[in-house]
Amino acid sequence: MSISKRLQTLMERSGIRELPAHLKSGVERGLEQRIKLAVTGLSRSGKTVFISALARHLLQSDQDRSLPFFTPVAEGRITATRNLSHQAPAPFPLTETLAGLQASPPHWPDSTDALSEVRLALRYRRTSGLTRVLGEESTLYLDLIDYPGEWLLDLPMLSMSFKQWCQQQQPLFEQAPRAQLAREWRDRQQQIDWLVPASDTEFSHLCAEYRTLLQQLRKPPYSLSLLQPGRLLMPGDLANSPLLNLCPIITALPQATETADPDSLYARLERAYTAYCDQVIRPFYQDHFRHFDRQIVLVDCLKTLNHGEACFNDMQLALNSLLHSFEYGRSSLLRRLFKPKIGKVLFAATKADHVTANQHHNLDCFLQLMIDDARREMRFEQVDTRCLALSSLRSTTAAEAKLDGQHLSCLRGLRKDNGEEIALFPGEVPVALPRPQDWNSDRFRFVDFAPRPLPAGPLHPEHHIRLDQAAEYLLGDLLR
Ligand SMILES: Nc1nc2c(ncn2[C@@H]2O[C@H](COP(=O)(O)OP(=O)(O)O)[C@@H](O)[C@H]2O)c(=O)[nH]1
Ligand SMILES: [Mg+2]
Repeated sequence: MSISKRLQTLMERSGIRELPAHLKSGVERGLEQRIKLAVTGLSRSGKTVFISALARHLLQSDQDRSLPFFTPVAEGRITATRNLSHQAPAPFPLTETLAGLQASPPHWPDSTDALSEVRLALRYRRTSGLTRVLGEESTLYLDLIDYPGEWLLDLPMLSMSFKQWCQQQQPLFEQAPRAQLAREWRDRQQQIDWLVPASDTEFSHLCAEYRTLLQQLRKPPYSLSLLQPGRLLMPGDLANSPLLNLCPIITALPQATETADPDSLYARLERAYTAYCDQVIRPFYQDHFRHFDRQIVLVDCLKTLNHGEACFNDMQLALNSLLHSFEYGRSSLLRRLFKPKIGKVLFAATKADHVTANQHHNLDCFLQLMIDDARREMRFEQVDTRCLALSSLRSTTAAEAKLDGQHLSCLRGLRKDNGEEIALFPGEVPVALPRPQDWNSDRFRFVDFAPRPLPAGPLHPEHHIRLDQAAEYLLGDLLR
């Protein structure tokens, strides 16, 4: 039960009908809520666009009804809004992103790799049951925090030694496509005597090569996701920091490591691993993650289907590994170390405007299938979860085509790669996870679209798909 509800019950039980004015304003200030809604997802999943669009809709929610399924907006109870992002320690580039989406022609935002936040104040009228006791209005201070999902992939490293981490990475590098791309690096590792003194240059060289390898594996045509350590790809404020000089040993581990010279590559790597855990992973959970109240995890299911079997399987593994950060039953590492408090997680399949409206339900279900195991764990640990397909900035319109006398639902929009207008039948979202025999080179060809210009004036429900349902799930109960 919320604090306000509890107070109401208490007063009713004590026969107090109304608080005196001076007490009322004090209580009201005490009951103002500050909520941190964290937004994550792997690179290019749509975090920047989601936060910009949601912030823009919320900021106009006292005047326009562009979020009809968001109850406080539908009931006209949001009375004023303010953008307080300048107060945030790491402000999100809201003005620049919106300017890009409003430009002519509009363009999608640049890629980002660090944590940043939008801070909003929403003044709202309470639902009638509470107004008598607590006063008409209250304010919700909302931080929307953008951080790379890649950082969550590092969590399991906290419970592993350097040796255990290497043993976990070895089998990954034996499978395609990692094995082919890492062949030279593995050959070089095979020549190394890990226990004898080595120079700083040798050490930096080995680590730099690993970083290049990770960068290649992340790019098309491989487009892999399960790449560790995550900060090597998404450094944030650690770009060029020596803390990112780190790599696993993917060949047989040396014996008698306790005899390793302190300047040996083995000893240096082991120290670098410990420093990374203590100075990079731990502070993120300690300083940020622990304070988040709610979480939305964005997933670009369609892109992974386009990229084929290896990419899809790897993304599914990465996603399930990342979701361990939201399982914190009594015995979990997270609970013991950081006591996180996230009680509600929404999983959103983004870019739902890449498929026709009759496929949105399939997209909900497909995402559910991808994360089924991890979600079951969360339910078990009493974290409330839901899956939803959405589009933060709808860039296509519905069209119809006739083929052999039949009506076909199509999409119309501008291609992202060349800006050309197209109308196409994007295909169906599968209702089951693809089996090995289901993959063939042209089964999935979901096309990327250029943004439609965002008006500088009022936004409408047509500018998004189900962004209001996401807001309702994540924030609706806080604005009662
Ligand atoms: N059609 C469409 N494309 C989107 C939408 N949101 C994101 N995108 C695409 O996804 C790309 C990455 O989005 P971005 O928000 O920068 O991802 P981030 O790396 O997670 O912050 C953009 O450049 C767009 O091409 C959307 O709602 N509709
Ligand atoms: Mg971004």
